[in-house]
Amino acid sequence: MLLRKLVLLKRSIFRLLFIIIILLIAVIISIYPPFSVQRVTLDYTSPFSRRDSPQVTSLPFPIPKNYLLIPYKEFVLRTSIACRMFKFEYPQKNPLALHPKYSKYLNGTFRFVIPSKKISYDDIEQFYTDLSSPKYENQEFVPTHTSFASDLTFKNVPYVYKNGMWQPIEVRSFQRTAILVPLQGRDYNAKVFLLNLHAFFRRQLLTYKIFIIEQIYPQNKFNKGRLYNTAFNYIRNRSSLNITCYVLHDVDLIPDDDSNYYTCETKNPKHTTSRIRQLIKAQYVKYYEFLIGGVLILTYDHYKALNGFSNLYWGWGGEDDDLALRVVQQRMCIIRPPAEAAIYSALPHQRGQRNSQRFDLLTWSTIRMHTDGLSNIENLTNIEEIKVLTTVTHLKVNVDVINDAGRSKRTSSAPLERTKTTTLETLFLLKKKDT
Ligand code: BGN
Repeated sequence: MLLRKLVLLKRSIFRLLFIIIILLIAVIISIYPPFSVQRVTLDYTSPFSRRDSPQVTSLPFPIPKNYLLIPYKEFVLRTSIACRMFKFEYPQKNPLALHPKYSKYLNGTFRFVIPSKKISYDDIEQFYTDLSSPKYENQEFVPTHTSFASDLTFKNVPYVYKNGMWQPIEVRSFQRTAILVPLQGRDYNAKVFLLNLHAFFRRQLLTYKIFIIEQIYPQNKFNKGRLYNTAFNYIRNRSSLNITCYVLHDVDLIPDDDSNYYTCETKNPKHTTSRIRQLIKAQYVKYYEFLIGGVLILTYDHYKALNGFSNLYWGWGGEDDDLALRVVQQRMCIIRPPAEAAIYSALPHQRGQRNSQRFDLLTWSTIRMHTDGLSNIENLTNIEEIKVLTTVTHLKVNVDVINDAGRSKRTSSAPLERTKTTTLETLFLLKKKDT
């Protein structure tokens, strides 16, 4: 009897202790919540400053209760954004919709051309108009010289410019591709890009259109995210183009290998910039696994699901990592082509001004993703001029209409260069070492 009472007493003591411990934990959690709720700046009107820490106002939306604060630096250093298991959609050899893999014009690792500094947009236009002339349909077109280069070795792939797109004559392409290239102050890079990339896209038999999205206002603080969102919006509203694949491309990167196919995979965005070499150095450098900057190839649905880029990054750095965090938040992952194909050469240019706020912005990246991006771009930017050549559609964009409201008359930057060069300039063909 006594023994039974003792056992019961012991049980109730344990129960009491258990309840006390639970109560204690509840009290501790209410005093020190596991997810700190901080207030951070979301300053849409004066976005760029050299302040070290952002001016604290408040978020225009509530922070979700159990928002996971990602320690950005540790996270990216330790994490790969690559899909663990994936299969490229195996391209069928379909003559009605040709995948670049089956192009007969592929050339392996390709030596690209560095033209004279005097090359103009018109030169490039003229060059590709000549190259596409029916006159050369059945023969090699290798001009002995042009005003900007000699010894050009681009193959004549039969192409026609039709309904706003460049398309191969011999086959129908697998996808219809828009190439989006943000720009500010790297005009020569843009021309080298155009001269070489047209030839690259043609060797892959793509149906394509290149958009240079140039920021003309403000002059000093680059906002790549806004440029991409603006161009994406512009293109999706032009349904007659029927674009099925978007290539987001840095202007200073030239793909080195023809088997880096510029195709969208329907399931996952594709990051094709695994290794880069600077022109002055021969060695390719591998960047961190979390990087999705450089060249990213995705569908309308992918871009939409991510709500595009954040509009808040002014200056160099971070906007691509922000997009990568959006990818993680959406439980998406990135695929990459084989390492030997995903290689690029980087053209030299001046270093962009670093964005000192990028770390703060990255801290709160994912809670903003549905309110900051493609969804609100229309209130922030304005396309002030559209210049259409066949080799490029040049959009000139004011990316900060809010701060620019006071300007009575819009002063756009200099129009596309129209100067024809007459001097025969030397062409440099880079002797690439195999790495
Ligand atoms: C990273 C930049 C990227 C850039 C790559 C490659 C940041 C965020 C803070 C760590 N990220 O360091 O934007 O594309 O380098 O140059 O600066």
